[in-house]
Amino acid sequence: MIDPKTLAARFPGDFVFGVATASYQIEGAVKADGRKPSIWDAFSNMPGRVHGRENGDVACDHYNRWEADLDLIAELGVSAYRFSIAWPRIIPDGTGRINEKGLDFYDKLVDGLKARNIKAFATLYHWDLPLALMGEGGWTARSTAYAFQRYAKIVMARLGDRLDSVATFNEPWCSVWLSHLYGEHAPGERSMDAALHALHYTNLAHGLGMEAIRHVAPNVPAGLVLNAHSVIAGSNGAADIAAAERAFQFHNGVFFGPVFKGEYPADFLEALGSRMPKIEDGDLDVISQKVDWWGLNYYTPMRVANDPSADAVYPATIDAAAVSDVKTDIGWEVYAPALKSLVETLYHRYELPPCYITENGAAYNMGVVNGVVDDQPRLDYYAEHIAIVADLIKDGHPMQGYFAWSLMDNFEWAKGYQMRFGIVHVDYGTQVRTVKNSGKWYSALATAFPKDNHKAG
Ligand code: IFM
Repeated sequence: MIDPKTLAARFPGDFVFGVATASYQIEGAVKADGRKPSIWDAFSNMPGRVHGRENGDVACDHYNRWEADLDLIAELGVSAYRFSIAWPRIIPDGTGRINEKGLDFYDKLVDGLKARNIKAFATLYHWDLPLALMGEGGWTARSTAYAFQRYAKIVMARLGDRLDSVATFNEPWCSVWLSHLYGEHAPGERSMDAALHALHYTNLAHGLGMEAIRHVAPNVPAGLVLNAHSVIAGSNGAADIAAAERAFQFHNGVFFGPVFKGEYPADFLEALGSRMPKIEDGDLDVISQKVDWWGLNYYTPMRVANDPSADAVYPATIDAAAVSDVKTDIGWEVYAPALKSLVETLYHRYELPPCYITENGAAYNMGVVNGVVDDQPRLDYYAEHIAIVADLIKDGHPMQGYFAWSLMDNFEWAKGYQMRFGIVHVDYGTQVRTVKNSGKWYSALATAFPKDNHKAG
């Protein structure tokens, strides 16, 4: 086992180790204090969408147990907590009336973090769009981007004096492609046209959100969290290498390009541009304004091969075989070198600001036996990936922090509660939390920080 203190000694003193969650996955209390439904409340209650038709009605009951959960984070000894804010608590219909009680909850949460000397990293959008906005078309409507801007302004006016960091969006890849093209996440669309509209309006919403943050809370470091894909060609053949480049542009370039270069990738535009909504004058300037940092969520590589079928639609790829035999319980290949090559590729292709690993972790579903959760494979996963982050720092990449996904087991979207990503086990019947062995190891790593070591070098 990698000794956590030895690993910690490879990081500079100001490096941030934290834990992450998201509102719909942990809060529960979906009808409390004026919250109205999000698209995930609707989607999870439809037959056949979520494993076991489970939903976020109770989840980890964090809305009622937030103080004990903050104590738990403090006991783990990490220095930061990444959480998301539920738009349907703040503006229950997406537009119109502001719900002060919703703001009060996050106000208390942020004060609770400050009282425990834990940095507050907030995300404005982690997929719980107010359901009422679907009446306008949800993310396929330009008006949703402006509704998001207003929501961002309202949140930042209330919390901006105490946040250590804010992200506009978490993983737009998921709320665009997975939700509107592949149909696996809410609202469950399977349409390229819908997805292309969601793409541009989500990018626009990011830019408009940045404007709002700069206007209302200019001192809060602001950024965007992307689950960039580490795309690897299935073979050295020219067709597969070209397929990997198309996949890179489709899965990464359509977000990194507009935000960091002010343009959509040329070959993507050539293939699908005619099906995109109108890109208004000035949109790309709004989208590409400077961010202070960016977040990378990494779990597994994406291996692709060319799709030779005549009717294949851009990016015209199929899955290629995994290289590593090691898989997590959700079926994702464990392959840490892809994290290194991904960061290197992205810094090579784009001019990027400093980076936080805003999510990394593994689904393993072992339970509590005699008060202990022996989740050695998760511990190994963390050790291996955190060592890669140390290597990246050694090579000169501006890595500033790392957040374990997740603080605790929670509602894993379409997989429901069967997939457990937590470093803390949750018994959903009793809501008892048990720190897993991986959590104890991560805690030993985090508590080596910043007190004992950390002269870089
Ligand atoms: O649980 C999710 C999280 O909400 C976003 N990133 C990936 C995690 C694991 O699937």
